[in-house]
Amino acid sequence: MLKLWGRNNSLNVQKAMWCLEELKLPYQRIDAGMQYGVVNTPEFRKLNPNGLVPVIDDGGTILWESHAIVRYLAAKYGKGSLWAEDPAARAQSDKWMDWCATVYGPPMREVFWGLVRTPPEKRNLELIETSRQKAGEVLAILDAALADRDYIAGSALTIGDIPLGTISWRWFAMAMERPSLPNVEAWFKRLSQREAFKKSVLLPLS
Ligand SMILES: N[C@@H](CCC(=O)N[C@@H](CS)C(=O)NCC(=O)O)C(=O)O
Repeated sequence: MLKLWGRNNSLNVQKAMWCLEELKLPYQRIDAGMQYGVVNTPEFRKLNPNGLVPVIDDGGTILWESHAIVRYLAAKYGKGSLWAEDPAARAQSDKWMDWCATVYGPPMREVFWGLVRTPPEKRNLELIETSRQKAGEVLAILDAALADRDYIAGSALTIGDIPLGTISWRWFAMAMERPSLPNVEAWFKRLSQREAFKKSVLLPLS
């Protein structure tokens, strides 16, 4: 059975979990990272020299980097669903995966670590606030893109929605002010009705 290493409160592990659940692939998840340790053992470092989760072992194919994992799983098991066969169509999803990692992710990381993983007396409130504002600004771009479609690359869920949807749970679940983004809200509501999303992403923040 496919193995996935990583704690289930990790954003990047949740992307792999959600993808596996959408594809209905049986898998064994092994807790690793933060309080579980494991990532600094020599055995784990052989799997991922970076000492980070997620990592998968799919019948001997060892892979790290969450977006590479999502792409691999979708290409192998989700042709015609999560994985568009047409390169031009697939590039639309790919583009949003990269945008999520480079534009939406960095300010969200500051907000999440500040509000969820830092005790109140140690928080850098200025950084949290400027990052929250920045995330709201870049989300206006996503909002505009979702104006004429149900999912980021069209009428069905694809790999492009996976990183965006996973991180957006944090955006909606954190106790903070949010600008009105009707298309992002409607898309997120759509994602939230999916069993795979509920099971792998809609978990308490920690
Ligand atoms: N770019 C990598 C980042 C991986 C990463 O930073 N993983 C974090 C969890 S989200 C981690 O392993 N942190 C150390 C730990 O949990 O001990 C990916 O997308 O997989």
